[in-house]
This record gives sequence, C-alpha cells and structure tokens, in this order.
Amino acid sequence: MNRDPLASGVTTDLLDVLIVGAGWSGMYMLHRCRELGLRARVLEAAPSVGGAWYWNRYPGLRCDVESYEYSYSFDQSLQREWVWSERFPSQPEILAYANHVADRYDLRRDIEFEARVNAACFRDDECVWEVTASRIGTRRARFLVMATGALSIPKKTDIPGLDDFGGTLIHTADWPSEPVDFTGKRVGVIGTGSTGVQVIPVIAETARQLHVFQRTPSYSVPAHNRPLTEEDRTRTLERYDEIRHIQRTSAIGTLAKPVAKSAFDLDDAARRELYDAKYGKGLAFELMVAFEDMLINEEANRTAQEYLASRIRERVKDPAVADILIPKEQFVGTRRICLDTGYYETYNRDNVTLKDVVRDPIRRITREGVELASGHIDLDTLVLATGFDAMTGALLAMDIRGTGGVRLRERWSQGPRSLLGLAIHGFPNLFTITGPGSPAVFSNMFVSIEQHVEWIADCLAFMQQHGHSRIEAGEAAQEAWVGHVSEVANATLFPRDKHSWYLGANVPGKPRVFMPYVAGVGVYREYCTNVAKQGYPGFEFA
Ligand code: N01
Repeated sequence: MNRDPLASGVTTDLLDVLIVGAGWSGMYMLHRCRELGLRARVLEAAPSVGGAWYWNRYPGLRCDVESYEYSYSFDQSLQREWVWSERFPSQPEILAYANHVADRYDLRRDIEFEARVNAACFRDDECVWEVTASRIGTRRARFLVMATGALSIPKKTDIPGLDDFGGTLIHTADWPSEPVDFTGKRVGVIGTGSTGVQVIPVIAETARQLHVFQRTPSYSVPAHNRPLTEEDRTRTLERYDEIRHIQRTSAIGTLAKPVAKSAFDLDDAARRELYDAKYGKGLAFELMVAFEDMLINEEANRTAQEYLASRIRERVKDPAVADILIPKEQFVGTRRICLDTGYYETYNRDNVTLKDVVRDPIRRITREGVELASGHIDLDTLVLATGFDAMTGALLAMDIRGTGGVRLRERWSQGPRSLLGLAIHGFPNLFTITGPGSPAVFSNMFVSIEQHVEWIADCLAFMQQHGHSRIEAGEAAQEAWVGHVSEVANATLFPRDKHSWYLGANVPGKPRVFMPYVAGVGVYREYCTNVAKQGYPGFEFA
C-alpha cells in the first residue's frame, strides 16, 4: 500500500483519521493521533492554521480569557516556553502562538491547506468516510473528526439591499489581511456583540464619522488590559498545575468561581463592593458567576443588571445615549459578557453617533449607505459585526451523509441531536469537537477542546486495543443526553433569553434549540470520563 496519498497523488489510499479544521482542535487532534501511531491528516479551508483566529483579524480583537489560561496545557514544556506579552492577548499574538504550535510539533506536513470540505459520505460496506474538498478532491479515512469550530460560519446578514452597497463592505469574520484605513471615512458598524464592542472604539479613533447601528445592546466590563511583567509570569508558572486543575474542574473553564450561594447572602453594600472589585479588575467571568444563583434566580441576576447599568450611566455622558446602551430585560451572563477597552467612552466622542435600530429600523442598504426609517446615512465603509451561525453552522454547511445515505441536515432539521456533543446516531466513526450538547461556547474553549480531543483519542486507543473498527452513538443514549441538556438549561435563565444565538435565534429559520450544556465543564468532564471508564455505555461498537 502506498503510505502517502499526497506524495503520490493517489486519492483512494485509506487514512486512519481525517480531521476537518486546523484551529486549536484540529492541531491537537492531529498531534494525539500521531502519538497513537495513526495515519492522520487535516483538511483546512484557510491557507494557514489558527481557525477563528486566522479569519477574524479585525482591529481591536483580543481574547476575553487571560493569556496564560487561554493556551494548551497538554505539554509542560510548551506552556512554560511561550511568553505571553499581555494580560488579554491580541489576535496577532494568538495567531503567532498557533503558528508556533504548528511548527513546534511539525504539524504542517500533515495539513492540506485551502481545502474546504464540501461533503462527507459514510460507505457502510467498507466502513469508510469519503470526504470531498475544494482544490484537492477526495480523501478516504476510517474515522472523521469534525474540528470545525463553534463560531466559524458568519451568519448570512438578512438586511435587504446589502449587495447594492457601493462602498467598502467588510464582515469582521472575513477581515482583509492588509490594514483597512478608516482615516477621513464615514463608517457604519452593524452589530454590538463581543465583536462590535471591540472594533467600534478602534474605528472611532480615525474615522471622520462613525455610525453604530445597535439592535441589542450588550453588557460589557472594562478589560484593564496591561503588559505582563516577569513577576506575573513567574507567579503563573509557579502555580500553573493548580491553575489548570481549577480550570478543568470549574464551571466555565476559568478561575472564576462563586463567592456565595446567593446574591442575597450579602447585603447591598457588600454586594456592590464585590461587583466593584470584579468590574475594577476586568474580571467579567467572575462577575458572571459571582453567586451560585446568578444564572438561576431572576432577582439575583437583577442585582448585577442594575450594577452594570449604573456603570454604563457613569461612563456615558449623554443620559439619552446611555439609556440606549443599557440592555433591557436581558440577563447578565446568559450571553457572554463583553470585555472592552473604552467602548462606552467612545459614545462621548463628537464623531460617533448611536442609532437604535429597534426604534428607528434599517429599511435597506443602498448604494450610498444605510436607509433608516428616519432618513438616509451616507457611508464610505460598512462593517458587519453581525455574528455567526453558531455551533451547527459549520457542520451543516457540509453535505454530511451517514448510514444508508441519511443526511445530517435532515437528521438535524428540528435541531441538533448528539451524544455528549461528541458523536451522532446514524453517523458512525464520526466525532465532533465542541459540538452542540457540550459546554463549548459556554466555556474557555481551550479547556473544552483539550478535554474533547483527549476523550476521542482515548476512545480510538480503546478501539485499537479491543479490535473494534466501528463506533456509533446509540439512539436511546443520545435522546437521553439531549433531554438532559435541555433539562439542565431549563432550570436556568438561559432559555429565557429568547434572542440569543445559544438558542439559534439569531439565524432566521434556524430551529430554536438551546445548544450548549451548561452544567459546567467540571461536571461534564466527570461525566465523559466515567463513560470512558465504564467501557462507553451508550455507544455501540462493531
Ligand atoms: O456576534 P453576536 P459577535 N440588524 O451574535 C447584531 C465570541 N467572540 O461576533 O442580538 C441589526 O454576539 C446582533 O443583534 P441581535 C464570543 O463567544 C469572542 O459579536 O441579533 N443588528 C448583535 O448585536 C461571542 O459571544 C471574542 O439583535 C444585527 C450583533 O449583530 C461570539 O463570538 C470576540 C443584525 C452580533 O453579535 C459572537 O460575538 C468576538 C441585523 N440584521 C467574538 N444581525 C473575544 O474573545 C445581527 N445583528 C473577546
């Protein structure tokens, strides 16, 4: 048998594992497969590694998790040698880290770049996945791992006339690699989620005029970003093992943990002092889970809502503008709290205007700009920070067919169904990393990704040891897990945020199913570990 299908140009050769995506998940999966002695390759649509951090390169982008916590933990020497320069790392530094990892483990030789997977079909008779990608054609493998990311497909923007716009149109998730010059330009930004909150202050610095079109305001906390000192680094390295342990057993994969059972265990003054301490240090996640009942009890949550609203009023000079920026009837934490650098202060600038497009809707995009109900705004550049088709978008963008040719799009027509967010009934030998039904987007993604990759690698090793060639999520176990995911969510405030992308509500026509598992990454990890320890009950082997 030819050992290298790429070198020979032979596409019928059989790989052990084919991995789709060369972000954090795909790179680590490849590394683990090699350790198991498996022949694995990665197909990646981009010309380089990094996943979301490759495509999203808008100015102002930085991670909302602290750098030493947002990195791989699987290799002590890797985590000790890489020196992060800032508390919250910027996109260029994160991308440099991704490239460092790719070089350090010599990953590129098994990654085929500019190969966007369009289709994947399971051949029952051979127990093989046949995968088709742009530029390279077909690849075949025994196992298929979807490392396609939870926020990798930009949402199609449903505003009429977008194609008519005659100026420069940019989506933040497809930002040009050359710098975009806003100097002297009339710029519009649609969208005020985590992305909008980061890009708006930077554009405002050079644009002649910036118009922000806001439909739903976000809660945001100032990052208090700063360069890291040698002392910071030494302190982190000294307790790195403890930090990693806390992350893995925590609620959201960070050091944040509740200080009390209920927000009402503290009196008003003590609670305000606590919120001040978190807000004053850029600890958005700690604020979000400050109390055990924060995401369960409406009244507890209201204390944080009122606190953050008061902070917006302090930071924005014009009370009418502040009022537009304060979320109404929106819980704190049922959407990830944003981390900003000068976001609210941007609205104190003379060259920035805020349009509330709920009261004054966007009628359409024209050749010259944006037509609101109240009149037309001329623009040279329009930036869309309108979000993603989250969690299912990347999977359903491909034509994935399982046993008997069944399509994933059909199976998920009423919403995603998956066992542990890792495997799908009817799609044998296919694994998803951070899929719907796992904590994924409701966590520090690095912690979730490493746990999933390690679980999949252990499962592949188990199959090798036991001579199994086929694994499939059992239907009953899958349905029980789906039920459990929604039962856990229904006991919280999450599903009551009816417009959230966690529920698929941002994409017209997408089924409204609450997708992440919100019992906590520690609880979830324990569950998955026990499944493995018990010989994978709920999974069927052949
Ligand atoms: O996307 P979003 P995002 N007309 O969906 C608005 C991660 N992330 O890219 O809510 C007008 O949150 C939409 O309004 P509405 C992080 O997990 C992390 O900002 O649909 N407005 C909303 O305001 C985050 O949660 C980092 O009413 C329209 C905005 O666009 C996730 O990515 C940085 C509209 C979209 O907000 C997604 O964040 C960036 C329309 N037709 C992202 N359509 C960090 O690590 C949409 N909107 C810091």
